[in-house]
Amino acid sequence: MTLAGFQHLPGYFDAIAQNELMREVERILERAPFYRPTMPRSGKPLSVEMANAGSLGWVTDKDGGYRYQATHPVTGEPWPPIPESLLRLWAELSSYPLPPEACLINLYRAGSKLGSHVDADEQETRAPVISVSLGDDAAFHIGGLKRSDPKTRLLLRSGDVVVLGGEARLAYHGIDRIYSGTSQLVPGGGRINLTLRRVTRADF
Ligand code: MD6
Ligand code: FE
Repeated sequence: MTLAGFQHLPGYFDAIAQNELMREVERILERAPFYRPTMPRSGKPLSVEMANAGSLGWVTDKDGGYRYQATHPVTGEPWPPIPESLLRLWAELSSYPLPPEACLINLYRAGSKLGSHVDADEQETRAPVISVSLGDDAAFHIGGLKRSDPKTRLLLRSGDVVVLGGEARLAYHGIDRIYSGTSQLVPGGGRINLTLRRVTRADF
């Protein structure tokens, strides 16, 4: 059982659309390259690399901690815009009247994972978080509002979309493993996950 507002849409993007999205991501990365985020306080590196598109990007480092900011933490440049195809995806699935502000790009090479977490750095929790998977298959888990709640495990494949909205907006979730070599889509191998978020709370 999963909370209401959790949706897994397998194969939402077909092979052609996945290729187009991958090219859009590469175009973003030319201007906003992947950097290695680190944990607040400890400075321990995450096993995923990150970049962003949008007016705000999610970043983390030892001194600044988890936050959204308008510029790349290494280059100091503004993040590139979110691709039109992702703005359309948001308009189709979010049931939210305003566009996303952030598109976080996570890169998982062989052996990367993402510990169980809640997406809680956004002021606007009435908007869902919508994700797109590209490249290698991944083992995803989704639990409840408490870390100790039972988890449902599912395989995310290239082209799949996940929506965490409604009651599931603040549910624990994470990536337990990457099935290396299951896709050739990502240059150099691995998996890319795009997450679209509304950050600031709008007045309506
Ligand atoms: C991932 N996804 O699929 C990690 N967060 O690599 C997330 O952390 C996530 O898929 C919020 C909403 C959907 C997600
Ligand atoms: Fe998340």
